[in-house]
Amino acid sequence: MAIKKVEGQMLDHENKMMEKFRKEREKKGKITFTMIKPEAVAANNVGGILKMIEDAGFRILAMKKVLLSKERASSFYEVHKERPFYGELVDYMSGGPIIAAILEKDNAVADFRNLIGATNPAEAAEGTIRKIYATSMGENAVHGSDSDENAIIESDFHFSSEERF
Ligand code: FUP
Repeated sequence: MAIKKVEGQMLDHENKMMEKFRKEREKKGKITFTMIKPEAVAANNVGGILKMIEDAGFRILAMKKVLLSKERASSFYEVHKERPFYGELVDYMSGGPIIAAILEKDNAVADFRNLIGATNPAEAAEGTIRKIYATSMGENAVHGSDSDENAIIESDFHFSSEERF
């Protein structure tokens, strides 16, 4: 009994330390959150996109393949709920599995947005992920957080602390 209690206290302490370490690292603008969207997953482009991400110097801190429910997709994109494309966006993002990931790098948010290119692939620069893999404005292959604050909110939306290394 006593040993179990001490073990429990040690685990609590360890979890708190891990949480503190994670928050310190993530506070300093060193992470971004991405999703490889359903059409890119369905087209077998996951490997190609992850290669571009790793080659650009991002470290994968967490990753999973998941099918978002309509409710979860609506909630993730709630900031866009007044926009005319909201319904379509939610249907599309819950219409097939995605790859969700947290990426680590200095200046992660801005560097990742440069790597993915403009929202509309027709305007995306040569060599960007969207230029290579996106098919349209709506089906644009990848998501990337637009601020450090949103990177943390979006990462927490998809991953618990036990899923980040
Ligand atoms: P981005 O930050 O580049 O992903 O772009 P936004 O946050 O402006 O838009 C989020 C998602 O909404 C885009 F990935 C695709 C979709 N969208 C449309 O379908 N139509 C639009 O006119 C704008 C965005």
